[in-house]
Amino acid sequence: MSDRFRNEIDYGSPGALVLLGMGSQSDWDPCMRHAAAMLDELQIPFSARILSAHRTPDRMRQVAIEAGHLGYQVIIAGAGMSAHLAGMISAYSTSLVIGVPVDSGTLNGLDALLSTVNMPGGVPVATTAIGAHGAKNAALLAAAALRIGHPEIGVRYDKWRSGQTDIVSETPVDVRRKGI
Ligand code: RP5
Repeated sequence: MSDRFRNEIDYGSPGALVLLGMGSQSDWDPCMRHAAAMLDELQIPFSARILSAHRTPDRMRQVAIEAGHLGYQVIIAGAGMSAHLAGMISAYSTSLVIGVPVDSGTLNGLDALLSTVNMPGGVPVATTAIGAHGAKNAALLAAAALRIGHPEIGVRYDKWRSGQTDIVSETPVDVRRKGI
């Protein structure tokens, strides 16, 4: 992952198709940078912003309302603790919202998972696993959605998935050598 995002969470790529929102700068390193890295690898342009449902509710609302007009087709929203970011963005936007429960706070993301996943009918949030794996999968889900209008993204996504399969060894694990 390039360092350009490390201290620059108000990052914007020209023609961004995905908005990567997160509740805090502290969500970046352990979790949300994995979504950014995957989007980068698949060459999907994105913008990244800190949008807190609790600390910056006006900014979050404004961005969510404008998201469709700004060309974002997918919004990935990562937050920890009492995570209301993805749900509140979905309340204001009809774009596809993918929620990532961040593994922060004393409950390590279980609270964020329940807050993100348990949306009332009518306000959809597609929720991933907790933490870095969820963030990575959020980017892959974005690719799967974007391929409909962007076949080149579909080609890169298929190639990435095949590559993942190809590197898994067919050799059975020698359990004695692994010291089990
Ligand atoms: C949430 O509270 C954020 O998404 C973050 O996961 C958590 C802690 O935020 P900081 O106190 O580290 O800024 O809103």
